[in-house]
Amino acid sequence: MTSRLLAAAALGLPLIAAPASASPGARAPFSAASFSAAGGHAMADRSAARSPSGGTPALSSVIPVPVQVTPAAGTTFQLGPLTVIRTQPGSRAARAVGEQLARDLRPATGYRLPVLPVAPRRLPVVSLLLGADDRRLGSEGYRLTVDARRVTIRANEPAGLYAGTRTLLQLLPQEIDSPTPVRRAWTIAGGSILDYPRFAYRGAMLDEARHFDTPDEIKAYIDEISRFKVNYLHLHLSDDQGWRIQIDSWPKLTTVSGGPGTGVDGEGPGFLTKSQYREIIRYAARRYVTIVPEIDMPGHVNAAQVAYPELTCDGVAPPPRTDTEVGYSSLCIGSETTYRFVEDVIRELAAMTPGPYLHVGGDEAHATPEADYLTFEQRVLPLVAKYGKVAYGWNEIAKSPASATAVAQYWDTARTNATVAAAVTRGTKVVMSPANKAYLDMKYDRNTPLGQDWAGYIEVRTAYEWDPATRVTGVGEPAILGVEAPLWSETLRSLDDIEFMAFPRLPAIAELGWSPASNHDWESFRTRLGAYGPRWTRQNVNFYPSPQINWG
Ligand code: TNX
Repeated sequence: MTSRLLAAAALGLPLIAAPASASPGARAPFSAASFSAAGGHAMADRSAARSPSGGTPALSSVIPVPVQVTPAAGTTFQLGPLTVIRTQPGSRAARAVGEQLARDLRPATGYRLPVLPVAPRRLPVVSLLLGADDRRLGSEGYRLTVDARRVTIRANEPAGLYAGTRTLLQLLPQEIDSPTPVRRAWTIAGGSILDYPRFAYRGAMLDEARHFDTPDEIKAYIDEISRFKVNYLHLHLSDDQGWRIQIDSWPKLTTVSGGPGTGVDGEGPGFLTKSQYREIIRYAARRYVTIVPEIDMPGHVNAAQVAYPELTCDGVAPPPRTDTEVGYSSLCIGSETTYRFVEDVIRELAAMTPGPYLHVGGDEAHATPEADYLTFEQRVLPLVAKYGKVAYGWNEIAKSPASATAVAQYWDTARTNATVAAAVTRGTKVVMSPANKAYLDMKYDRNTPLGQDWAGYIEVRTAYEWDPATRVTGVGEPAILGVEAPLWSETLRSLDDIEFMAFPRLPAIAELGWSPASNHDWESFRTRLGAYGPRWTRQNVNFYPSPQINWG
């Protein structure tokens, strides 16, 4: 059975909505009473999970779980054919969020949902308003209220309005994710939600080097991750096998190493032209996702050296590689050609990237002597700053004193790492991606047809049950910029494969990044996730029907 059929087969059951929730810390509704037969395939007590009316999700069913949910029993809002979306007058960004919401709601409802700066009196209205005047909300938080006549999302910034609309989509019945009209009542449970992120950085990563994804596939993934309030997409654009981004000053990087046969097992060709890359950035920005480009160095550079032999110390081109070995290639640290190359690449990449971060890899440089590695990073990390970006690299860069103003991405599986802890005392910020928790390319269990297992099997519960701020000794909450779920592509060949590995673990990592630690609760999460499954099916998004979850 294909992974997509597996997912569909798990969905024979009617939707059970998540139980009603309370404010943060008060998690009683999720406790023993509702889940007396906890574990295995036990079903939740349906009376406790009953929603306001058939198929209407409870306010508390949202992923990631909001900061505070206050249901108003007996109150509902009906989205109907006359509903209007009203957006903050004078704000183009708020209007764009309203237009996006309308595009999300029109296919399934078939309603017109005009987007207007003022709503005609007496019509049901969904309002997206700025000026929340609540510092707790920061730039991405929102307050959502639902009463019989209107839904109102208020935020300080458009990013918060967008986050609120992602919540609103989950508050509508699952049929809202159907690509074609469905006749049913579009009822939303009454009450209010106060919500804002725990961490500023909630990321996902695609590995374009081992298997290239088309711009349309990357855009599809952006849509899928942004539903869970993931706000960064890291693109791993170069590695030993291939080079996937156009660089004008070194054109053979893509004409040679983006050519046919440059992926794992000879998959390929593929690379992003500058205009495709910019289009992806624009597409992502409309969904409040920022692209983080990565060029991996000084290791993982075989593809660059195939195209430009002068990047090796002996000037001899290595053979192209399509296997999955790591740690064998290195730039020539003593050569000025290396730094001319690196600076050209960083300059061009920075110029086409509006986001704040530029990732320069730095992992598994086993073919670079330690002293050379330090020499290299001491020169290269400041070069990123020279072109106006914050340097970002895998946790090995913490060895370099120049990482004090950089971000280190923690992929180590250990719970202590003296080098990273020391860097944190110098100011290095950390994005948590421990490979044994957050790597979406690890198999779920021994039977998973895709993925690797070097960091262990990662079932949904394993992906969910850890705290980014207590994972590594000496790397506490203030040092943590956020979390990221990387997806390496050695074994992946399609968007279907990406989705099968990402879902349902990506929402687990997204919840760790967005929701306050006090709201993290496995029983709550698995119930909400089970109810979410049919949405992926309607969206035609593949997922792994984990046996840990009762799929709604
Ligand atoms: C390690 S994690 C790598 C990648 C591989 C991945 C496979 C890291 C920074 N480097 O080169 O693709 O394992 O899981």
